Amino acid sequence: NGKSADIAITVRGSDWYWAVCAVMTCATFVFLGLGLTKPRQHRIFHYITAAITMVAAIAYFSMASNLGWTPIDVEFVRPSMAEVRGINREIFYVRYIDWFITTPLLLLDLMLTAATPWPTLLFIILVDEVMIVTGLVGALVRSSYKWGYFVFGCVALFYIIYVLVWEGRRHANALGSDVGRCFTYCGSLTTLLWILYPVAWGVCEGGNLISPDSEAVFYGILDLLAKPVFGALLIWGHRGIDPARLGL
Ligand code: RET
Repeated sequence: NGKSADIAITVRGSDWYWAVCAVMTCATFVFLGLGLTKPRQHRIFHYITAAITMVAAIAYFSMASNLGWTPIDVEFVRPSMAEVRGINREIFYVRYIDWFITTPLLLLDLMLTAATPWPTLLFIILVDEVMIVTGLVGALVRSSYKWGYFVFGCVALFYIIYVLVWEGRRHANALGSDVGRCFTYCGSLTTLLWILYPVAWGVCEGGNLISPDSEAVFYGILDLLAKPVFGALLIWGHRGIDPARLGL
């Protein structure tokens, strides 16, 4: 459509979002393909990890197509900036649908590696879901109450990190140095990256300090590291580990 082209507005969504979508899609096929080279009993981490990138691929398909968002009024607009920055912001709620499905699966990957008891696994997943939902509600709220939801989410994240760093590491190390090493690498990457998500939220959905384009890059890089890179590291770490040793 020539008119849109004249004013340089894309007519097919975003190239960066499409690029991340492509990486997530390729990673899904690679993880599944690697799983097929193993007997069925050895595929559990391939299946979980492929499910994570598959969900992300669909979320990125949505965002690349300029779908899955809603305009939300921003809390403060400096009058001088109103014209440039607008009075509302593009909030991609589809991210939270992705995270609601994928972050429990990421924790499942880690906690199954460490073979933590089932009640611990169940509770960390429930707390994770609280964290994602508070982030979504906070993102959709205009008033400063949004920061209340943000604080609830951060408390949940602290609990998750505590369980990973203490309970998880202790159980993983007890299973042998190869399991301990795999958990330490993947758990450390997770801890580092997950702390950066609320930072991104604070400057995007929260404070509206950076533009939705910068948000795309910030969350996009985090998602690439937290899903395909994490997944590759996890599957590599499991190469010599028989799932039967983990009680799977
Ligand atoms: C929110 C806002 C509320 C406070 C906190 C958050 C943390 C989100 C995290 C998301 C992780 C996403 C991952 C996606 C996979 O690619 C919801 C942003 C603490 C930790 C790993």
